[in-house]
Order: sequence, then C-alpha cells, then structure tokens
Amino acid sequence: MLVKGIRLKKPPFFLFLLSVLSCVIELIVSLPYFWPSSPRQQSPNKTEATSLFSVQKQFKATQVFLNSACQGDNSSVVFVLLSTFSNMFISVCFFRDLRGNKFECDCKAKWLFLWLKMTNSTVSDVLCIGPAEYQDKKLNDVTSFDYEYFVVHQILPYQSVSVDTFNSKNDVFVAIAQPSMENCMVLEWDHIEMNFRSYDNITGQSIVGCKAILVGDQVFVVVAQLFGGSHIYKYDESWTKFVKFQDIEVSRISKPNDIELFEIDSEMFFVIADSSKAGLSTVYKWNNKGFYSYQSLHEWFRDTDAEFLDIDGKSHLILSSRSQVPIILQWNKASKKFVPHSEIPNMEDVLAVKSFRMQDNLYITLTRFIGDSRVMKWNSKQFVEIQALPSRGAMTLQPFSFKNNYYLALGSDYTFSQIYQWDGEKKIFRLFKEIYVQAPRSFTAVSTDRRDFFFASSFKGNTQIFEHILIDLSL
Ligand SMILES: [Ca+2]
Repeated sequence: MLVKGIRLKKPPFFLFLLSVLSCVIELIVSLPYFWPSSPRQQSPNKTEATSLFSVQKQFKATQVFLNSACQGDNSSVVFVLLSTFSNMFISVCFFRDLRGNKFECDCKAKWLFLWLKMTNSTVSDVLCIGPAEYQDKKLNDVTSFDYEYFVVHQILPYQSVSVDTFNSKNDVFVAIAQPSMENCMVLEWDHIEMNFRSYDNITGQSIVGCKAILVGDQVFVVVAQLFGGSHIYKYDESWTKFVKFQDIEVSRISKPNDIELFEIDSEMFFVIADSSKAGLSTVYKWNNKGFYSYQSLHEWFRDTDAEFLDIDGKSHLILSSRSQVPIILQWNKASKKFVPHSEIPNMEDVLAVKSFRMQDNLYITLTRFIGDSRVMKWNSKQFVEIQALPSRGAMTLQPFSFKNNYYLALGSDYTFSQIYQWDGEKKIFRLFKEIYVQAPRSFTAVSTDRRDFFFASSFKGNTQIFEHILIDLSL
C-alpha cells in the first residue's frame, strides 16, 4: 500500500501533494452522486442506505489508511488527517443524514468522531454497533479509542525451547536455547534498526536452557545441557564474547529441565530442576568466585520445573514433578536450607508453576498438558483456584504484564495458542487473542525503548517475536 512507504521524515510537501491528489480522486468518485438524476437519489426509501454507501465509498481510501494506523503504522496518521478533513468537506455538503447507520466505534471510527465534534452542520446521532462497551451508545459519547493487538515483529529462523531476557548497561538482551542448532544464541536490541540482532553465540550440546545471571556488573549465562554436563559462561569485555567460566558440578544432575534464579538475603542462588528418575534437583549458590552446589532437594520425583516465590515475606520454592502433585518448600532462616512445607493438593500432572503479583495479590499458574490448566490465588493460608483454562497440549502457561495490563499465554501443541487478558471487573482472565506457534515451549515478555515484545519459542518451527501494540487514542 502506498501509505506503507510514507514516513514522517518525508517532506511535508509530498504529503500535501498526495492529499490533494486523493481529494481530486475522491471528487471524481463523488460526481455521480452530485447529479440530481442519479438513480440512487431518486428513491426516498434508499436515501439513508445511499448516504452510507456514498460516505463509505468516499472514505474508503481514508479507512484503508486508518486501518493501517490502527495496525500500528502511526506515520500514516498525519496523511490520514490531511486527507480525512478534505474528504469530509466534500462529503458533508451532500450527505448529512447518517440516521440509522451504526458504526464500529473502535479507532477506525475516530475520523467520524473528530468530524462530528468539529462540524457546524446538523448531523443526526451516529450510533455504535460495537465494541460491547459502546453498543447502542452514541459515537459522540465514546471516551477513548484504545486498540490493542499482537503483531509479528520479527521471525528468527530457528527452533528454540527457552528464552531468557536480561538488562546490562542500559541494553536489553535475550538468551535463546536452541537444541537442534546446539547453540545458546544471545541477541541484543538494536536501538537504530529497531530489531533484535545477534550479539554472541555460545555453542554447546543438546542445550535445554540458557539462563542469564547478573552479579554486580558481571554477566553470566548458565548453559544447561542434556549431554556433556552443564556450564557457566561469563561475558569477557576484552574478548567481547562469552567465554567458559566454570563447569557445574553435575554428579546429581542428569536431565536438567528448568533453571530458576533467585536471591535470599542478598545472596545469589539458582536451582536446576532435574527430570530424570535418578537425578536430584539441586540449588547452587554464588560464593564470590563461582557457583557451587548448595543443597539437593528431593529424590526420585522427576521434577519438571522449579519456581521461586515470596509468600508473606518468606522465601519458597515450588517444584512440579511428573510423579506427584506440586510441592512447596520453605526457606528455613536458621538452617539456611529449604525444608518441605506443604503441597498443592489434587493437582496431578502439573508441568510447571509460575507466580505473579497483581494488585498486591499473589497468584500462581499451573500448566497441564491435557485437561485444565489453573490459576490460583494465595488467600493468606493456601492457594485456592480462581479459574480453570481448558488446555490442549499445553507445555507452557506464562503470566506477563505490559503497561499495567495482565495477560496469560497458554501454549498448545495441537491448535492456536491463546492469550488471556485480566478483566478487572469480572476478576477473571478472558480470552483475548489467539496466535499460532508450532509446538510452543516458552513465552517471554521483553520490553525495550517503550516497546513491548513477546518471544514465542517453538520446538518445531521458527521462533517468533510478537509486538504488543496498544494505541491509546484517548480524547
Ligand atoms: Ca520455572
């Protein structure tokens, strides 16, 4: 589309010319309607339909532009406004009667809203057919034209199983685990090109997780592998790349499935959840020289995931396992070790637990492959279910938040993945969007330069980066 190529950097004169050209075309298109003998004008019964038809026809080009504006191409807005108001002038002279016509009062109707506010003409009320909150209300009464969606921003031509993000020296990075390419790919946000570009590449063997750890101004990446042990790499300023820093003592780790990083009393730890029968999920601690194994958790349970969370000021770990319901361990301040605390009853087959806070309340999500995944809330004594989300082949259920809105991304190996949005009035997550990702394994929210992105790792296809667009056209 022509508009796609227009940027604000282009000379205003160019925009002006286009605007004039657009008006001329619109005028020519409108000519049949100016003619008194036009058959469309002869039947009084058709007046309203004709009005709408012709108004719509006249504004078709404008609406195309508005649509592109709605889809995030803000640069076209200036052009849209220029051409809109000139078009309005032509239309208004001949088609004042909008009675009976209902409009979708989203951001695409903003032009009409603005014109209604500005015009001196007598125009009957324009009613909204949607969205739901404005149904059967007047367009004049709309208070804002928020518009929100996820669009593909960038496609990374490789599979991945996990994506971790970290900030270092005011830059935003991601570390992507690629098992098939035997890589831990580190990408950096390019502030000029406005995309994620390759920064470094840590090679390995059957990599299942890359987890960044920041200690002071040092950047480490834990590379968890199925074969050849797991290692920690450190960013070396002089080599301008990641170099191997240490091996992780893995006598107890045989099938790492998840890495979580946490801090207790200003001390740095990470835990590796081990999913093999003989493996032991193990906590590692930073001792100012490196990370060393600190505590082995429970045996024989084939843990799939670990989650660190603060419950009422106390540190806890929740371990999800193939063989039992999720268990909760609590940090004992005296022994400085995790001790068994409780479990989440009646929740078999939970693959992962993730926690998030929303309006000072603590929630967890429980991912289940088949059946219902769950959202639970801490009620000061225990976690209670607040919502069940039907799952079809879900390997991940990820809470995230952009611009004070809360979302859940529920993956599916068989169909579309679903994004739910928190409905503050109904106090539930309602289905908001669907995105297609082949065999999704993780969803990761990354914000930079006031833009919000959402990495969808795929075990079978390309890794996709979606951008969350929220056009606030508040008035
Ligand atoms: Ca985890």
